[in-house]
Amino acid sequence: MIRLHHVSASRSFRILWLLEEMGLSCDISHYSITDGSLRDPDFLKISPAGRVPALEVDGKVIFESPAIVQYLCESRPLSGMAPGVDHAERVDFLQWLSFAETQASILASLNLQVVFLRPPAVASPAVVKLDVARLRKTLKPLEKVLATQEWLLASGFSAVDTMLGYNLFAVKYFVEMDAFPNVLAYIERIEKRPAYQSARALDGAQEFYSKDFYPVPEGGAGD
Ligand SMILES: N[C@@H](CCC(=O)N[C@@H](CS)C(=O)NCC(=O)O)C(=O)O
Repeated sequence: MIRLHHVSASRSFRILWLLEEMGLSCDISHYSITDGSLRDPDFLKISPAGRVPALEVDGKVIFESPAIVQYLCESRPLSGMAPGVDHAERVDFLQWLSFAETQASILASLNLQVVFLRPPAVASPAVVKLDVARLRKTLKPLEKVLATQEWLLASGFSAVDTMLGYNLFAVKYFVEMDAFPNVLAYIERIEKRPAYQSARALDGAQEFYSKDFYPVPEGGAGD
């Protein structure tokens, strides 16, 4: 039995999607960012910082999505979701695995400021502007690599596409994507994958975004 501790549309979606790609079913425990369920003492025994994803698998409990992805790929090499240790693409795989969290940390900062802060707290326009610029910069290496290949590894779809691909559905709330046609085409390819579609069907409704786009607030847009 595999159990995924999950918040809809959060980073735990990466694992839900990867499990679908691997043909593995799981039981899902659902939580919410806003209702205090991530601070429940029973959940904190599983994920000490109160974060998702956490995965119960093979008698182990693992938190941190890159660690979960790496564990699933290494324990199930026949899934073909990651190059082996000696493979020529291994370095690319590890690099994108970590880069996904570089990008996601900027998204987390933007989410906190723009989506989750409640009055009287207000977002800093200067910090939001800086974060959006930093986020845009993280799209440039993706745009470049996706100019010549369909997936992040030249050999084809792999687990790092679930790590980084997930992020892109949040990036579009903050960055005008017209300048990144290769990334847009990549998102379209992702949306056509049956495993992505079945994971979305299991995911549940996202509770983060109430608008299609969040522009830099007044005071941060000028130079
Ligand atoms: N590096 C961790 C980050 C996990 C993380 O921060 N998840 C967010 C959801 S995307 C969370 O659980 N936030 C809850 C909170 O901040 O209270 C991972 O990739 O698993």
